[in-house]
Amino acid sequence: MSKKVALITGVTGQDGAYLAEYLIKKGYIVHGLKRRSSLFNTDRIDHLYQDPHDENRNMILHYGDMTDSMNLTRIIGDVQPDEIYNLAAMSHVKVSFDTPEYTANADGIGTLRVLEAVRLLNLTQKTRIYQASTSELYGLVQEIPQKETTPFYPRSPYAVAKLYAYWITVNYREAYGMHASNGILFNHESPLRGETFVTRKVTRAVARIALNLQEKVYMGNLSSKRDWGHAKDYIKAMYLILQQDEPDDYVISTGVTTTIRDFIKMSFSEVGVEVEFRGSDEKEEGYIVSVNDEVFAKTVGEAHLPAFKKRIGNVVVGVDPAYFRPTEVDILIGDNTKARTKLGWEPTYDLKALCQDMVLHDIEVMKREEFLKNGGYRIMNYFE
Ligand code: NAP
Ligand code: F7E
Repeated sequence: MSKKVALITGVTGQDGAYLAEYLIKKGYIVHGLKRRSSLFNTDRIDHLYQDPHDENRNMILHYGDMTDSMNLTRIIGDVQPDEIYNLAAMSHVKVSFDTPEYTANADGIGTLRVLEAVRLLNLTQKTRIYQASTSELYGLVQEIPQKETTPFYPRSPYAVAKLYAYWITVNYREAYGMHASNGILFNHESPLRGETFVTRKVTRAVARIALNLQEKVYMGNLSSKRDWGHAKDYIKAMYLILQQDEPDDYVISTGVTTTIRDFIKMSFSEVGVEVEFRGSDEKEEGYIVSVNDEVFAKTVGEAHLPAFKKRIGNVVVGVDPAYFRPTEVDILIGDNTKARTKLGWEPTYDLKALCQDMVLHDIEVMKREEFLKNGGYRIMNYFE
């Protein structure tokens, strides 16, 4: 039997990397779309890379961009994929307020380009399409918890672009009988998460603060609530959605919601540090209450303990309104009943396991001698 062929747009991103590895393990030939960049942007998939001169490659990369119709059409025509996972997007909600037109082009019209390419190439009966839809569609939530039938109310240029992508996927399914489905994925994180999303920003900061490389981290809205799962679980749902006989739309979530504040406390507690918050709004701050010597020594290292203990009472979390969004999504919590019953999917990581995976990973990253030698920390864009 010939191997199944998948095309992943956004293969260099968090989900693209996990999905590519997962599909290769399942025996697929995976083609990935990557953007040209002045520096290497393939860190997350370097372990899957195969030299173009190798025969029988199962991982093949193509230069492309979601804003380039001709390029997308040519690649889809060349690859003749059985499955397309459309994951490429400008995915940062705060940044979408700064780049609204580009976000609409890449995230909204980009999805149309993929669907239309499949139609023009007469692949509608061969190629199944997964569209990376998002819980951001619920925005100003109309129902708690959110499910497939909950009305959408997007609250950012990102979410509005994804709303177009959601509906154009449904429309192509209905108009042309395409196997095109939306996964409405709630926030999912991992050690591969981009450094400016809130969980990764926190776990990196916890690692650096514990290693005495950083005094304090500045955050935005500490009170918003998110339903966080592990990306490793969520890419399995993408695969399952495309294996169904009929195309359909599914909420993928854990059903548990947590504030940013509590995620910060959880992350510090992974290294044995108790943090409490005092004050409110822009004046809110988190400070160190106590340290569990045993847990700290085990996770961070005994050598760092004496210096850290001198910091008990110090403020390690501040609020900077620069991180506030013009319109915020206050609470997200998903009802995953349909995915559980129809796909047989369920999350295997709870928030504690996810948090531990990320914090321990970031401690290792920050400890790497070379990383520190090179000046370490990449300065984040102040406004992200
Ligand atoms: P991510 O880490 O930000 O990855 C996005 C990918 O898209 C990267 O490979 C990026 O390339 C690529 N990309 C961006 N603009 C592009 C363009 N114009 N042309 C071609 N490629 C482009 O995002 P993720 O967390 O893996 O999420 C995957 C998808 O799911 C996205 O569509 C996101 O909006 C959606 N989603 C994510 C979540 C979540 O919680 N993670 C939840 C719901 C939906 P570079 O590597 O070159 O930047
Ligand atoms: O923010 C608050 C922020 O940027 C989560 C994307 O993958 O998930 C992601 O979108 C919350 C927001 O993710 C900071 O205001 C506080 O309320 O991690 P985030 P997001 O906006 O939920 C959805 C499902 C997607 O589809 C998107 O592609 O955390 N927050 N302080 C902060 N957020 C950030 N980034 N930085 C802070 O300092």
